[in-house]
Amino acid sequence: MKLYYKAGACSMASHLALEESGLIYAIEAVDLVSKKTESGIDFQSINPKGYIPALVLDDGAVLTEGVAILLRIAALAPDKELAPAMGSINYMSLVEWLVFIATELHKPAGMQFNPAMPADGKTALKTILTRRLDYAEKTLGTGPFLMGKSLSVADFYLFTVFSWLGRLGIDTGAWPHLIAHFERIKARPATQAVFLAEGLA
Ligand SMILES: N[C@@H](CCC(=O)N[C@@H](CS)C(=O)NCC(=O)O)C(=O)O
Repeated sequence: MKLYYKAGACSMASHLALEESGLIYAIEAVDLVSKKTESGIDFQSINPKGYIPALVLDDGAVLTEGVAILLRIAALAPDKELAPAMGSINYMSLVEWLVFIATELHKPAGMQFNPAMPADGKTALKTILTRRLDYAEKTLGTGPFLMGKSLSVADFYLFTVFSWLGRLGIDTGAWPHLIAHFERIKARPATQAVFLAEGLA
């Protein structure tokens, strides 16, 4: 398997899942401006949508969209229990978190990095994001993980989006449970390995 990624971007959630899964994988960085990969390939020939993450599976099939990639990685490493049994109510709760993070956290956060986004737009997105993070703070509680006692792929996704807040000038002080969750995931050896591999350590 090969993950196409950009250091510290949303693809880091997939990278964390791969590292935690114990599966064999490679990574290749993508320049999202030129759409060239590290080895000089036109990234749009791999993912015509032009964005990361993209995961090339061992049979050559290409999977895109972070949520799909995370669930696939969890399914490929059942012994690691990074997702509950498919179809169970707990599995649906995991999907609920993943969709919430993708649409209610990732997008309003990620769009603020767009240099074309006007100041008013950024302020409106910050208001939405703050409200959603208030919800996540209350629902996570002392967790320790989004799914309660079990670590899941949703934790890697929340960790990744939360890591952007400082760069967006968002004060995280109102969310002590989210901070504790962030520190918990950051302390994991797999996270440290991913930071090193992405040049973030
Ligand atoms: N719907 C996609 C969105 C992924 C996404 O927003 N990727 C960003 C980086 S975090 C990207 O590659 N942006 C460059 C672009 O859209 O050209 C997913 O959930 O995986």
